[in-house]
Amino acid sequence: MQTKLTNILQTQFNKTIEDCTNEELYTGLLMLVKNLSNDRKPTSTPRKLYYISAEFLIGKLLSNNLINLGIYDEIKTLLADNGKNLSDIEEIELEPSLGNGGLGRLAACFLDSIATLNLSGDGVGLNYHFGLFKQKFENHLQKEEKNPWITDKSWLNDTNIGFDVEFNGFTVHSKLYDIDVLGYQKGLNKLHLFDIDTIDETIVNDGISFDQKDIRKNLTLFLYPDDSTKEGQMLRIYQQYFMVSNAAQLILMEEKAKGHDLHELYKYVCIQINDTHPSMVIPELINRLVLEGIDLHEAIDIVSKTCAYTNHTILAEALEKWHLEDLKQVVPQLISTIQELNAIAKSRSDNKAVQIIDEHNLVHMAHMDIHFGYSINGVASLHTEILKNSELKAFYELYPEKFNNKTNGITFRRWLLHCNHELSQYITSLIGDEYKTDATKLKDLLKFVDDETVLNKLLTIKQNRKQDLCNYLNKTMHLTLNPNSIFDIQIKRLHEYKRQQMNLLYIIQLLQKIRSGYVPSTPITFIFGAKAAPAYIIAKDIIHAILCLQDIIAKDPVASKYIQVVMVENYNVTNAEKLIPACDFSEQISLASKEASGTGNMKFMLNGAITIGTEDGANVEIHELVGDDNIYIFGESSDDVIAHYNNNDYDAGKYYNNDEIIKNAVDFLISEEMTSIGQTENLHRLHHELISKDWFMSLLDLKAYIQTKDQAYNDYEDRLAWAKKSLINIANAGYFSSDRTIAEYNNDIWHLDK
Ligand code: C3B
Repeated sequence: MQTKLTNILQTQFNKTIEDCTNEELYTGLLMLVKNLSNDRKPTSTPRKLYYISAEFLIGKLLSNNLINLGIYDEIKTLLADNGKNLSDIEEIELEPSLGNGGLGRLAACFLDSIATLNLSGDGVGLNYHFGLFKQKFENHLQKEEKNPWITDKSWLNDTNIGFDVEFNGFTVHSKLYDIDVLGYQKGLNKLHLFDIDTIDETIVNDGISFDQKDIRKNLTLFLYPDDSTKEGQMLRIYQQYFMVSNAAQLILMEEKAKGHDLHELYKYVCIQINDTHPSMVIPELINRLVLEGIDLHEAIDIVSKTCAYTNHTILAEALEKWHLEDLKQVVPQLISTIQELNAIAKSRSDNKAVQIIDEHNLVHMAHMDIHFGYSINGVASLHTEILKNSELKAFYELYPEKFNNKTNGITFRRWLLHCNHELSQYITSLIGDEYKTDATKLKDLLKFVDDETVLNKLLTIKQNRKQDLCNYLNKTMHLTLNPNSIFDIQIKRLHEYKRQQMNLLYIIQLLQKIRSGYVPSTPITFIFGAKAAPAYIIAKDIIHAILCLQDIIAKDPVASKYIQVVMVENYNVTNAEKLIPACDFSEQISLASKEASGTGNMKFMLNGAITIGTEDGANVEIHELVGDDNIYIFGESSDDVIAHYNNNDYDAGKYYNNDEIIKNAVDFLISEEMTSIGQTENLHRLHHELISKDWFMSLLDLKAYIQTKDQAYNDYEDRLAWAKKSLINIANAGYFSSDRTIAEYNNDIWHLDK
């Protein structure tokens, strides 16, 4: 490697490693990795998967690629020998702005595992120039800015491939960029990102606003552009159609090049529809097969045997329904096909719950996926049960054989080997490195469950990561944290169902307790990281309240000795990689039934944090794996929560009025102390929401949450007992490797290598 790298640097810059700047070294390493991927054998299986997704939250790629090429340690040492530091060089890379939350990060973990298992499977998505947005805090409020990331030093490769995509009255020509996806030790696939070259970055005015009507200029500027207006909704339809029309054309181009018979497309191709954003691929592919001379009904049959759908949420807002009229305006060529699919669906069942086009002329994208796909899966076992027994019950009765569960997973390359190198090396020293390709081997760690040397070492490693996080936040955000405090972390998108507001109320009641004389045994640092959708008012109010509380506590001479609140700006993959290994307490406190799976919960567990959570999503499976003593579970069950919704009998006011502690905590939001530094309007709105509506029932579980947390902090004091819990969590995390998840997708749905 040394010669290869020095040759590149010599040719590019006429310099040695020692003389290069970090920027030059970054460029050199990027070229080295690209050269090495060219030498790698691409995957080749009889069937090929296309994973279509609106998001791919891939994170920075340099270190991950070095790890997957097996040259990370060598390069690190080589650089160090020349007075250079790989972590400093990593900082040059900008994180790609191609995703938003769990669904996008899952897609990225899946690409890593698909390549690692040497299966042919490419990602297909869009090349957003400015991503979702970059979050800034100003006056305790979230402010959105564009988040550019594309430079000549990015991982994108121009392919010279492009397709015509037709909209109502005009055509755009796409441009395909590829990013190589390197598996661990073997495997090479692609992430295909479509763009157009008429995009005009300069039309973005202040923050993230722009003319939403000028499609040629704005189509791929942002992920999930604001859809609170009609134009915004239309733009999303334009984006989605652009994505799937390109995907369909790419697939047919590749299949024809392989000489495959399109009548048997399903034998060679499988399309995974990641949530409903890519659902229009169904009518689009049908139309394109018809253009190839295939009869409409045969085309429908072929596509139905090719497409599979993953559902990631039961929240109504995320289950897309488009007005038929709006679709007609953007993509009139799909309408008759969608109507035909609707007619077929009706002939299969007259149950209104399963119709594609409803009486308001709304097209239910998920319904189209289920009727005209051969598999539908949920993402954790509880979630799949809820789909079968309540949300999609009528579909389950119609097509029981299509339903299956695929509990989510995470790639251990990024979420252990890379982000916690020391822990990963220590694990290797204890049990060997087989766990890197067979994660179930982590179970061997259980041999050391009573070994004090091992337990103490785990505590030391955790302490090292906490110190690293302190240094990082100090350097990047000028924050000063106490490394000797408990790190209690909630990082995820801001949503009421995830209940950051319940965590906030816990902190407020603790502040009030401290002010009346209580002294915590160990100081606690409460860390949040979350972006709120720009049009989601209450979510932004919650951020506002957290930022105000952060300030109030910092200024309180007594309370600040014991507690600190820190909201990390612009939460993303890069800072998640620092936060997760440093965590003691992983907050997974969604209202039971609402979090489809969660994947942050798995990353924390793998890095030895202890979960405090509800019986929701994959927390249920974590609980089963680690047992009652190694997780803190609280709150009402998903059955009871679903019953509250069905009976409409949850009354937040009752909880507020009947409990002094709850009332005092909630009222603190509109106290003089808060309103004097924050915005009265926002704080009152949040207060009112909590006591009058509280749709996600944060007051319902608040008392149980307080008790459970207090117990957990108490248990933390016995350091060895705590380390034992931590070890048990790490040892049982193997199940959550995305290699396991992908093997299951392949065995049950894709059959790529059959
Ligand atoms: C998320 C869900 O909210 C998580 O529970 C789940 O772990 C991940 O998907 C991955 O399955 N999700 C998301 O990030 N965006 C959506 N539109 C829907 C679900």
